[in-house]
Amino acid sequence: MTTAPASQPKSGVPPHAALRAWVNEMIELCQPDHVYWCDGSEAEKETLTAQAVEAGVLIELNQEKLPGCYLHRSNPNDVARVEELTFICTRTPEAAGPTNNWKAPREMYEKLYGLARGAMRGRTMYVVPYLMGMPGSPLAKVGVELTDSIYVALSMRIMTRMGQIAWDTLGADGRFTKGLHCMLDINPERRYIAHFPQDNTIISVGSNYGGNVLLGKKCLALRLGSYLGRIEHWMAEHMLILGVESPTGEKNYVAAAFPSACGKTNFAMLIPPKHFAGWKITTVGDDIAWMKPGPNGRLYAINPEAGYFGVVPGTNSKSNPNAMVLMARDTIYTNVALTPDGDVWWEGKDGPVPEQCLDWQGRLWTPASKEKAAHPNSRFAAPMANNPALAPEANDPHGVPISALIFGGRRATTLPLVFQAFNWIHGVYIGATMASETTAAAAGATGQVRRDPMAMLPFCGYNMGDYFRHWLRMRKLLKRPPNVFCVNWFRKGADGQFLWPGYGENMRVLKWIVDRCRGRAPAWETPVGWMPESDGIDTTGLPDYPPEKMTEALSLNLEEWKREVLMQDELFFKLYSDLPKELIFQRELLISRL
Ligand code: GTP
Ligand code: SPV
Ligand code: MN
Repeated sequence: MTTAPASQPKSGVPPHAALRAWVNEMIELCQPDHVYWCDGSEAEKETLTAQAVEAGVLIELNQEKLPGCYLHRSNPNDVARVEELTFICTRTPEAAGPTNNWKAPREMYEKLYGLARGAMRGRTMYVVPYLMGMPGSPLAKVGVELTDSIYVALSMRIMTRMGQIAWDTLGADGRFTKGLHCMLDINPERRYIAHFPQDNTIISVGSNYGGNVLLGKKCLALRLGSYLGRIEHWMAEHMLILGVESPTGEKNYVAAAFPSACGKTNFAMLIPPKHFAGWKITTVGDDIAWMKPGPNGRLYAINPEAGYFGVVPGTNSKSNPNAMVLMARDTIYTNVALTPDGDVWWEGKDGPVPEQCLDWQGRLWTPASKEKAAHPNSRFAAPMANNPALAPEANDPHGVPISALIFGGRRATTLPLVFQAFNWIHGVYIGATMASETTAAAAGATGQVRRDPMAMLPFCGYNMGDYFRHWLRMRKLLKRPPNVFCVNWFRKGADGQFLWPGYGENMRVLKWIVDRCRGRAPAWETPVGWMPESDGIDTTGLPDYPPEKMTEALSLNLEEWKREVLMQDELFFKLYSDLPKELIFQRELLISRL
């Protein structure tokens, strides 16, 4: 596309001197042949989509079955977030802390500008303005991503409020996050996801995958967001937000932190089982929560995103019917399989396994093939407006008041189905010491238990010890803090099967949580926290679910718990000099109770 040079952006771009200067500087550096300023319009979407199809970046899917849907295949060396190539570049290593990779800002700028120099020759630079949060929200933040990926430009349009709306919010002198993204040659040797919190800047090179390159999401909304949140007294968390409406019309909101690929999107969109007629779950957000104390002393949350970038495998009309509707139109799929009739397929989809298809790398696949047809971290990017369960409050700039915060992980043993923290400080301890088996959402081995505090290990933009301190301090700003809970949908019995059916049935656990928040449900005091009584979780109508199974799902094995406390040492050692003493005392109290 031949477009105006950068010095003459489209009308509608504010006369923002710092913005113009930075864009010009980056053009000078990257030397694109063309510069295209995105406005977020429908017409622009059509033009860019057609160009992406022509370039082979997107494959048009069967438009009768899947209107507005396209498939993207990433480079096989580029299929997930890369934690070992993700850097927090603060002035001192202490500010980034022992759980982050650190490089001095000067050194990193020099390296990345070196890689970006001339990197867009023969290419187009897309200037992508976006808003995280909704117009009018005190939490909303503007970002501008300069990218040479049309896939990123089109995905940002789905995932954020992209275009004119962001320019309007920015105005002539607003603050914005600078983001530079160069694909380079998609080579892991030249791949860096670098954050400069003190400059409100992100530079990402050498990747074209999800969380590495959709800079509003993990980079701005979590890493830079958490950094800003500490300074500005709010919280940026890796949490879904959902609304629970009872048959009598009572409404409660909860936010839940589960690590990547551990069930946030599914939980946020769940459809209650038949027995819960009249109950309704609505989605405010599926991945990220920005939370701030409201004037009434409660914690209010917004979802800064406008779309979902969800895990595809395992999604079907039983596990997540709302997601099936959501991704039936206007969706960009990444790394799923393609059937001969232009439909998409993945392991765990409804209906028969196709006799043949093209796998995520475009190779012929049949049921006899040894490898999976869809990549385990294949994803959909779909606008939240398509979610049948979308909460109207998802667009409310004031957000929703949170009654419960839930931490959860993927743990085959030890962690019971649900328990409640004794109080806020104990809840912070539970979140800080949570662990989960690693998943395909990040490059590296899967299935290994690692500590993942508050599901933020890969996303906290500063020292984790200071982050815990920030959590503890937030209590002082809240008159009515949310109650804190821990759940584990993934505990297994001796037969290796999950002890809890999960998905929509999680409503049963959620009801206990909401009832606890409203002072309605009784609980046992146990060494680890408050737990439901034996009939506390309603299992009416749950097929093949003998009471013994619930007993096992809720059981506490004190030997396992002692090991668990010892395993926490790894994190405590790592963070020792930064750890708030409250957490050390909580650990002592737990040991004494055990
Ligand atoms: P990210 O987008 O990476 O942050 O993941 P997420 O936390 O949103 O996870 P998601 O809801 O996409 O679920 C990830 C995987 O866990 C999928 O394969 C689901 O099928 C599976 N899963 C989700 N909920 C449950 C559950 O309640 N029980 C079981 N057994 N599996 C679940
Ligand atoms: C996650 O890994 O937590 C995701 C996917 O939500 S990504 O956007 O790639 O970070
Ligand atoms: Mn996530």
